[in-house]
Amino acid sequence: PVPARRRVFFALWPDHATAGVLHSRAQALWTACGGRLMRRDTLHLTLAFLGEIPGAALDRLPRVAAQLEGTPFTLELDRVGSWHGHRIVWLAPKNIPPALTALVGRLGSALNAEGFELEARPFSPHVTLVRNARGAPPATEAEAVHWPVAAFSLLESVHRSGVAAYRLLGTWPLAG
Ligand code: 2AM
Repeated sequence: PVPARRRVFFALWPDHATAGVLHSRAQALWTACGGRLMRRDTLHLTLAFLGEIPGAALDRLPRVAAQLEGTPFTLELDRVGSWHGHRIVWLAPKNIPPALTALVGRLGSALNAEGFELEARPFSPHVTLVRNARGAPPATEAEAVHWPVAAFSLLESVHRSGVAAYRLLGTWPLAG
């Protein structure tokens, strides 16, 4: 039988308070741009998108994650933008913390060393807030959302009765 393929990615998952702030920003943008508001419990920032991998390969990912070194940092999400004719409206940091760049670099190298191929898209950290928006966001600047980051997670994209959802497979602290 063909082994089941699983769609997985590493991401920063906001704490409850940060998710709440992100969600209220998302609601305001959605009011202005229309489209589909991302659910509060799905908001995240992707670090590395692995795409569809064989189920058996999944077992190797926790070991890769556990060996990574990282340091905690604060993300200041203060830039609003859109891609694909406004279909994706997002919040991003104007300044990318060096600790985030370092984390993504180490994660990519560790995954490549384990034989995983990553999407060639250059890393462009963002939190998608609205999909299929009908118009451009009203402003390109936002009062910063302060997001304290002290861990990173592995997620699986699943579809339950046609609704996309994410399943948390693991979380690892950013520590020495
Ligand atoms: P998006 O929000 O910009 O669509 C789960 O699908 C996560 O992986 C989302 O954060 C999504 O980003 C991201 N993602 C999907 N396809 C991707 C790709 N080809 N390269 C990088 N990230 C991708």
